Amino acid sequence: MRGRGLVNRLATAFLGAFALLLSAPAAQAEDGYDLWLRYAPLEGEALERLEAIQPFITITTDNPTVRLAADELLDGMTGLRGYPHHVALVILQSDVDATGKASPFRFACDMPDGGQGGAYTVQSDDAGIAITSGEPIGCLYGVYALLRELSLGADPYALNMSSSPAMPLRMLNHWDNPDGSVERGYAGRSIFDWWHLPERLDQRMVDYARANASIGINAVAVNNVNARAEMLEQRYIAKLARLADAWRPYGIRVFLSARFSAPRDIGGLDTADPLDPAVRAWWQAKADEIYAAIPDFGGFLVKANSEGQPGPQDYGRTHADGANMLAEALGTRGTVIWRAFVYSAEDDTDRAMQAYNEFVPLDGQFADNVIVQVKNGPVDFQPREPFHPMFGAMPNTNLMLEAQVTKEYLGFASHLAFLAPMWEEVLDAQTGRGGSVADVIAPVGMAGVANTGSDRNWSGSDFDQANWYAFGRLAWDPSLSSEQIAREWAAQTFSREEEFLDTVVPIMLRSREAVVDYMTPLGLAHQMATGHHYGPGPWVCDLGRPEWNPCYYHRADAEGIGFDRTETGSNALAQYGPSVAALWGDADAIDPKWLLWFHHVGWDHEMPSGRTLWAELVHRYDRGVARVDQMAETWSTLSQYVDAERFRAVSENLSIQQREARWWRDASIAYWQSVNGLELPEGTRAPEHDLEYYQSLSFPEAPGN
Ligand code: BDP
Repeated sequence: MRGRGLVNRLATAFLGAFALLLSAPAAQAEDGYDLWLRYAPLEGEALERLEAIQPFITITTDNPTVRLAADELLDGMTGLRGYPHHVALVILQSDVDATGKASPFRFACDMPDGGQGGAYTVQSDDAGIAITSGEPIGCLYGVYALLRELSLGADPYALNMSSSPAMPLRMLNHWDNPDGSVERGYAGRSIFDWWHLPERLDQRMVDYARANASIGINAVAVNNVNARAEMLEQRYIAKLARLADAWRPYGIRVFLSARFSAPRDIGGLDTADPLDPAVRAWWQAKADEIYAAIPDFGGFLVKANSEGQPGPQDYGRTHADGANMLAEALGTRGTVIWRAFVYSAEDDTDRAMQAYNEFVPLDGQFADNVIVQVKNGPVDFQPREPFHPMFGAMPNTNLMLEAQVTKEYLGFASHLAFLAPMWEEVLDAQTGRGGSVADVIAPVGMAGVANTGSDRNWSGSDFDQANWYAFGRLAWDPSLSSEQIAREWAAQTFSREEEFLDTVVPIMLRSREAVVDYMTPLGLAHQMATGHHYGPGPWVCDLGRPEWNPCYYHRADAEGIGFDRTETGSNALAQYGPSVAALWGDADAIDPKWLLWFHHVGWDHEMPSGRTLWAELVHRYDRGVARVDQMAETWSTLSQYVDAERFRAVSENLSIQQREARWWRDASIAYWQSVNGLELPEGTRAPEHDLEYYQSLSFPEAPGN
C-alpha cells in the first residue's frame, strides 16, 4: 500500500516506471491489498486537467496529521498521473508566503470557522485548491475526499465540496481474540500481532488506520466483545499504547472490550459487584493506568449478561449500575459503550423483545458518557430484520447503532452481498417516534463489526471490501445512496469505465436481496445451521435453549408458518410506535418482506402477487438462485476491465455462491415439504437430494466459530 515516505515513493515509482518500459503493457495483477486507495492512473481529459496542476505543495504546519495529508495528496497525485516526476517538492514551514511561490494546494487546518469534528471544505479558485478545516483531521479527510473525486474523474478546477460527519462516533468493533483467532472472521487470522507488540509494529497497522481514515472511521475497539480479562493487564496496555500512537495521526481512538468480571479474574478481588467500593476503586485505578499510557483512550465496550458473559445482574444490579460504575472510572476522559444485545436463559419471552424489556425502563438512568449500542434489528444480524424497537424508545439515552460488516449470516466471505442497501433500509426506517433511525443515532454514532483479517485482500474477498467502505461512508453520511457508494467504490477499486460501472453496480445493489431470497425469504430469520451458522438448518429443534433453534423462529407446521408477533402472539409489535405497529400489524397489508417475522399464516395465505404463500416462498428461493446465476454470468463478461488475479478470485467466489444458493434453496424446500406435505408449484425443480441428505451434512471445521 502507498503511504510511504516521499523519497521511498519516488525511488519505487522510478523503478516502477523503468520496469514498465521493460514489460508488456498488460493489466497488472493485483491482490486487493490496496483496497479503494489504488489511485489508478487517469486517462484522456481527466489526466490532462490533472497534469496542469503545479507540482508542489506548501504546508504551514508540522502537525503530523497535516503532514500525512500532504503525503497522501502527493501519493494520490502521483498515482492518478501514472508517473512520479510532477511530484517534486514538499515544503514544511511556518509561513505560507516564505517560499515566494504560488502554491496550487493550500492547507488551512486550524481555521476558527473551519468546522469541528472533521468537517472540511475543498474549493478551487484561480490560485489553486484550498483544503480548509477547523482541525488537522479535517484536512486529512478533505484530502481523501479530493482524491476520491479526482479518482472519479472530477475536474480539479471546479471543486466546491464541503462536508461534515453526520455523527461523532464512527467505529469498528473487532471480534479478534488475543490468540489471533477472530470470532465470525472469514478473512484469515487477526490483523493484530499482539504477540510481537509493543516492540514490533506491523506496517499493516498503519495501512489499516489509513484505510479507515480514508472513509472517516475514527474509533476502533480492538478485541472481541466476548472479552478476555487479560487484555486489561499492564502488558496489553503497553501493546495498545503502541497502536494508539500509530493510529493517532489518522484520527483513530482505541477502545477496549472490557470483561465485566475483570476485578475478580485478574484483580484479586472476590467480587465484581459494581456497587462494591473495592471494585469501583479497581476500575478507577485501571482507567488511570490506561490513561497514563494512552491519554486519548476512547473507553470500554462491554457485553454484559448476554450469552454467558458476566455482568452486573450477577449481583442483582442493573445494566445502568454496571455502565455508570465504569463511566465514573473513565470520567470525562472517555466513554462506556454498553451493548444492548441481551437475552436470557431463564426468560421465555420472545427473544426479539428482551433487550427492549430490559433497557427501556432504564431510560434516563445512564450517565452522560454512556452509550447504549443497539443492533440494527431485534434478533441478531439476520439477512433481513425490521429495525430494533429500542430506536426511538429511549429519548433520554445515548443510542448508537451496531451493524455487522463481517457476513456471519450472509454467506461468509464467499457470497457477494453488498450490505449498503441493508443498512440504508434500517437507517431510513421511520421509528414513528420522532424521526428515522439515522435521526435517533445522529448525536452519537454507529459501530460495525469488522470484516478484516490477515488475508492479502483484507476482507476475505474483493467484494467484501465494499462493505467496509460502505460502512464508513454511511457512518459519515447516512443520506448517501447505496448506488452512489457502490459506484464510487467500484470505480476506485476496479475500473472507472462507464460500461463496467453500469454493469457491476446493479449486481451489487441486488446482491443482498438475492441472499435474503435464497436463505430466508418473506421475513424468515435464523435458519442457519448450529454454531458456525454455515448453511441451512431449518429442521434444528433440539438445542438447549429454545431461541437457539431455527424452529423457534419459523414455527412451521402442517397448517402454516411464521412467528406471530401480533396481539394474538408475543405482541412484540407493541414495542414499536403506534404508526409502525399499525403498518405491520395487518397480515394482508404488510410488505411481504416482513410477513413471517410478524405473522403466522397458512400455507395457502394469499399474497399480493396472487400466489399462495407456499408458491411465493418457492418463487423467492428460485428468484434468489437465478439472481446469483445472473451475477456470475454478468461478471464473466467483465474480464477486460479487471486484472486477471482479482477477476478470477471473484469468479471462483461466485461459483461457490451459485452452489451454496442452490443448497440453501433445496434443503429449505425439502424441509418445508416434510412439514406441509405440499407438492411443489407446477414447473418447479425438485430439490436435488432428499431431506435426510441435507440433514446429514456436517461442517465442524467451518470458519469463524
Ligand atoms: C452473534 C454471534 C456471536 C456474538 C454475538 C454478539 O454469533 O458470535 O458473540 O452475536 O453480538 O451474532 O455478542
